[in-house]
Amino acid sequence: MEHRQRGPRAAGTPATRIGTTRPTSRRSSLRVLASFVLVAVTGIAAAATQSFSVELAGGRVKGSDTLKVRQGEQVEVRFSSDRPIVLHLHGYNIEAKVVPPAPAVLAFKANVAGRFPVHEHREGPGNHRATLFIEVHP
Ligand SMILES: [Cu+2]
Repeated sequence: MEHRQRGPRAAGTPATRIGTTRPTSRRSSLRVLASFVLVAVTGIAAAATQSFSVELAGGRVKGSDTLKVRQGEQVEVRFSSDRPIVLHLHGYNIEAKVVPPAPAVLAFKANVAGRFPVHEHREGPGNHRATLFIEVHP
Protein backbone atom coordinates (compact mmCIF):
# COMPACT_ATOMS: atom_id res chain seq x y z
CA MET A 1 0.00 0.00 0.00
CA GLU A 2 1.43 3.40 -0.89
CA HIS A 3 1.01 6.44 1.30
CA ARG A 4 1.84 9.53 -0.67
CA GLN A 5 1.13 12.95 0.76
CA ARG A 6 -0.18 15.23 -1.93
CA GLY A 7 0.43 18.98 -1.78
CA PRO A 8 -2.96 20.72 -1.45
CA ARG A 9 -4.52 18.33 1.05
CA ALA A 10 -1.43 18.16 3.28
CA ALA A 11 -1.11 21.96 3.37
CA GLY A 12 -4.53 22.56 4.99
CA THR A 13 -4.37 19.61 7.41
CA PRO A 14 -3.83 20.48 11.08
CA ALA A 15 -0.66 18.95 12.63
CA THR A 16 -2.65 16.70 14.96
CA ARG A 17 -4.30 14.89 12.03
CA ILE A 18 -1.20 14.05 9.99
CA GLY A 19 -1.15 10.46 11.21
CA THR A 20 -4.84 9.82 10.35
CA THR A 21 -5.44 7.18 7.67
CA ARG A 22 -7.83 8.15 4.92
CA PRO A 23 -9.93 5.79 2.81
CA THR A 24 -8.12 4.96 -0.45
CA SER A 25 -11.40 5.02 -2.45
CA ARG A 26 -11.81 8.76 -1.91
CA ARG A 27 -10.42 9.78 -5.29
CA SER A 28 -12.69 7.47 -7.28
CA SER A 29 -15.82 8.61 -5.43
CA LEU A 30 -14.92 12.20 -6.32
CA ARG A 31 -14.76 11.17 -9.97
CA VAL A 32 -18.25 9.57 -9.74
CA LEU A 33 -19.58 12.75 -8.12
CA ALA A 34 -18.12 14.87 -10.94
CA SER A 35 -19.95 12.87 -13.61
CA PHE A 36 -23.25 13.32 -11.73
CA VAL A 37 -22.74 17.09 -11.71
CA LEU A 38 -22.10 17.02 -15.47
CA VAL A 39 -25.39 15.16 -16.09
CA ALA A 40 -27.29 17.69 -13.96
CA VAL A 41 -25.87 20.69 -15.85
CA THR A 42 -26.70 19.14 -19.24
CA GLY A 43 -30.27 18.52 -18.08
CA ILE A 44 -30.77 22.17 -17.14
CA ALA A 45 -29.47 23.37 -20.52
CA ALA A 46 -31.95 21.14 -22.39
CA ALA A 47 -34.90 22.59 -20.46
CA ALA A 48 -34.20 26.22 -21.44
CA THR A 49 -37.24 28.48 -21.14
CA GLN A 50 -38.37 31.52 -23.13
CA SER A 51 -39.16 34.10 -20.47
CA PHE A 52 -41.06 37.36 -20.87
CA SER A 53 -42.07 40.13 -18.51
CA VAL A 54 -45.27 41.98 -19.31
CA GLU A 55 -46.45 45.05 -17.46
CA LEU A 56 -50.12 46.01 -17.48
CA ALA A 57 -51.70 49.37 -16.65
CA GLY A 58 -55.49 49.57 -16.54
CA GLY A 59 -55.65 46.16 -18.21
CA ARG A 60 -53.52 47.26 -21.18
CA VAL A 61 -50.00 46.25 -22.11
CA LYS A 62 -47.16 48.73 -21.89
CA GLY A 63 -45.08 48.18 -25.02
CA SER A 64 -45.43 45.45 -27.64
CA ASP A 65 -48.68 43.47 -27.56
CA THR A 66 -47.26 40.40 -29.34
CA LEU A 67 -44.88 37.78 -27.96
CA LYS A 68 -43.24 35.41 -30.44
CA VAL A 69 -41.99 31.93 -29.58
CA ARG A 70 -41.11 28.74 -31.46
CA GLN A 71 -43.29 25.68 -31.39
CA GLY A 72 -42.08 23.18 -28.78
CA GLU A 73 -40.49 25.79 -26.54
CA GLN A 74 -41.24 26.09 -22.87
CA VAL A 75 -42.73 29.56 -22.32
CA GLU A 76 -42.99 31.63 -19.17
CA VAL A 77 -44.79 34.98 -19.17
CA ARG A 78 -44.54 37.02 -15.99
CA PHE A 79 -47.39 39.53 -15.66
CA SER A 80 -47.45 42.47 -13.30
CA SER A 81 -50.44 44.78 -13.08
CA ASP A 82 -51.53 47.97 -11.32
CA ARG A 83 -54.86 46.34 -10.48
CA PRO A 84 -56.11 42.78 -9.88
CA ILE A 85 -56.70 41.03 -13.19
CA VAL A 86 -57.58 37.54 -14.44
CA LEU A 87 -55.89 36.68 -17.73
CA HIS A 88 -56.85 33.80 -19.99
CA LEU A 89 -54.67 32.35 -22.74
CA HIS A 90 -57.14 31.32 -25.42
CA GLY A 91 -56.47 28.01 -27.21
CA TYR A 92 -54.18 26.70 -24.48
CA ASN A 93 -56.92 27.45 -21.96
CA ILE A 94 -54.69 28.54 -19.09
CA GLU A 95 -55.47 31.28 -16.58
CA ALA A 96 -53.23 33.58 -14.59
CA LYS A 97 -54.57 35.66 -11.72
CA VAL A 98 -52.54 38.76 -10.87
CA VAL A 99 -53.01 40.13 -7.37
CA PRO A 100 -50.78 43.22 -7.02
CA PRO A 101 -48.14 43.78 -5.95
CA ALA A 102 -47.25 40.13 -6.69
CA PRO A 103 -46.78 39.15 -10.33
CA ALA A 104 -48.38 36.03 -11.81
CA VAL A 105 -46.71 33.59 -14.17
CA LEU A 106 -48.33 31.93 -17.15
CA ALA A 107 -46.23 28.86 -17.95
CA PHE A 108 -46.84 26.37 -20.74
CA LYS A 109 -45.18 24.30 -23.44
CA ALA A 110 -45.92 25.82 -26.86
CA ASN A 111 -47.02 22.60 -28.55
CA VAL A 112 -49.66 24.15 -30.81
CA ALA A 113 -48.75 26.69 -33.51
CA GLY A 114 -50.86 29.79 -34.11
CA ARG A 115 -51.69 33.26 -32.84
CA PHE A 116 -53.42 33.12 -29.48
CA PRO A 117 -55.01 36.02 -27.63
CA VAL A 118 -54.59 36.55 -23.93
CA HIS A 119 -57.74 38.27 -22.76
CA GLU A 120 -59.18 39.56 -19.55
CA HIS A 121 -61.95 37.84 -17.64
CA ARG A 122 -64.09 40.32 -15.79
CA GLU A 123 -67.65 41.37 -15.06
CA GLY A 124 -69.18 43.87 -17.48
CA PRO A 125 -67.52 45.88 -20.26
CA GLY A 126 -63.98 44.90 -21.25
CA ASN A 127 -64.64 41.22 -20.66
CA HIS A 128 -62.70 39.11 -23.20
CA ARG A 129 -60.93 42.10 -24.74
CA ALA A 130 -57.52 40.93 -25.97
CA THR A 131 -54.64 42.37 -23.96
CA LEU A 132 -51.85 40.44 -25.62
CA PHE A 133 -51.14 37.95 -28.40
CA ILE A 134 -48.78 35.01 -28.21
CA GLU A 135 -47.58 33.79 -31.59
CA VAL A 136 -46.26 30.23 -31.72
CA HIS A 137 -44.25 29.78 -34.92
CA PRO A 138 -43.68 26.32 -36.43
CU1 LIG B 1 -61.34 33.47 -21.71
